Amino acid sequence: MNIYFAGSIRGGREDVKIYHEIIIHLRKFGNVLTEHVADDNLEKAGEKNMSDKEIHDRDLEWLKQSDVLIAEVTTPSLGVGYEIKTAISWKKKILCLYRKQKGKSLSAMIAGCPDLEVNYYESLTEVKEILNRYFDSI
Ligand code: 6K6
Repeated sequence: MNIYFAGSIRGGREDVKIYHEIIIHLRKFGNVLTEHVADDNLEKAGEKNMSDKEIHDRDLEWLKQSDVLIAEVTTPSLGVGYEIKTAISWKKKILCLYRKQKGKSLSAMIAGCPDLEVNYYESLTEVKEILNRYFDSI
């Protein structure tokens, strides 16, 4: 199973450690094509020798090859929103994960989208249980 993990990059890297933990867990279920999303140095270094167009085209090609999109949507990101909408139009399986935080809420365009399954979590233990259940069900 090819898994595309999406998480904020230029939208903000506050949750990079959570992305890392999620990706480690996702490896139990298949091949994660986008492990670089959890790379702590990505924001500073960018992807060496790659233009924005090359990153865009490569990532969309990986999304096309994926069986499922797992999108961590707590930190708002244009790129993740774009990947989600593209995955919807390609009829991919999609799971969105949002970490509940005081005073913040998920965009209505994600929370209210009938094509999306959104799961809310508070801890890493909980997000791992959500993923176990999700991959058991597909
Ligand atoms: C980082 C900083 C400067 O250059 C980079 C390298 N950029 C990216 N590398 C790999 N994937 C990317 C990059 N930028 C966006 N993406 C894709 O969009 C990833 O698959 C993420 O899920 C999503 C993040 O979008 P933004 O809008 O938060 O950057």
